[in-house]
Amino acid sequence: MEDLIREWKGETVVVRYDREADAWIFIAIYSTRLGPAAGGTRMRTYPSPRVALHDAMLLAKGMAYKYAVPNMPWGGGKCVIAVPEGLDEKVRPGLLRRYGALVKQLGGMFYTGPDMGTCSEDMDIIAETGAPYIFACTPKAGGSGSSGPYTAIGVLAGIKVACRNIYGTDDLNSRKVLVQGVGSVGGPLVDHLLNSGAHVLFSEVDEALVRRYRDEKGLEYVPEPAAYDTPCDVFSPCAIGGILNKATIARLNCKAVVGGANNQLETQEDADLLRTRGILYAPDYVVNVGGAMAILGMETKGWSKERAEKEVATSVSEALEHVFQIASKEGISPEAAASRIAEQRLAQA
Ligand code: PPY
Repeated sequence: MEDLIREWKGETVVVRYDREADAWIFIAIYSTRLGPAAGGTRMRTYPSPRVALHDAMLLAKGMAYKYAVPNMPWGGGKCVIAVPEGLDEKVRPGLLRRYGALVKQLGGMFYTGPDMGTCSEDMDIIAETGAPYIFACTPKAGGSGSSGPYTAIGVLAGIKVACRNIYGTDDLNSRKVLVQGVGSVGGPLVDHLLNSGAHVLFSEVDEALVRRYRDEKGLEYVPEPAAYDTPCDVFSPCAIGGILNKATIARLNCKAVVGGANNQLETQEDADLLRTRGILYAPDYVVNVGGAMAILGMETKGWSKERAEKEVATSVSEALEHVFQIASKEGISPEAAASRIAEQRLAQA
């Protein structure tokens, strides 16, 4: 792991091995130039601690860019808790409480909330020892609950901007949108798209979610291997990262990629591959800021739910429009345009 840390451009890595749960806790803080670091806590099984640390580092950088683009006074950080396969449910609450104590010890260097593999109920447990640095606890515990629905509002706004750029109208009526992953972001996104009259298709690996969306809601289901080939107007990745690579980009049969997943591009060069194929790519951190923006706005600035929804939709629309304009004017990928904006903001701070 030494080489990973040496080569990383971020500020700090906090490492804790939790013996009781045989879990690794990595808190990666990419930058605190714009404010204290804040980012979700991801919990899952990784092939090795090294892969988990690498994930934390990439995600922390994504958070820094995410806040920099809309000028939010927060720094980029993320926590990854790498747990053994089939973690005993009985040791989980203890692990969360020990993690909370660690966050508290950091004394405001890192604020956190839910991410893949954790939920608001987990934040309630982490906050028992980690308050006041824990966001998005359940409403019952005085928090604002899941951030997924707010992220979905931003992704919807991004899909509209992309469609306006491609088709000259942001009317989603009959537009074919393929949502990859109908979890906490993809699920609410599907509802918004249906309300906008879009033709929604979905892919999903969780059997229970497949049943809910295919059998109960009657949506068109695309088995995961076909997700990349299926013709659609917009492909919306809302599950795992790294899904846009040389192999999948060659197969894509869409006009735009706009989704909520973090770190969708496997490498920076993949942004150019998408551009060469004539596919409009909305940089993930530009369109998936909604969850963080809403939670931080409601819990640190007293925004109402309605205010948060408005701020997310307006902010994502304006930022993405700006990114697309720069990209088209300069003949560069939207990813290159967005990362330049973020890097300039970080350098000027
Ligand atoms: C993300 O946008 O990926 C997050 O981690 C969101 C977030 C940030 C800060 C608190 C809660 C959730």
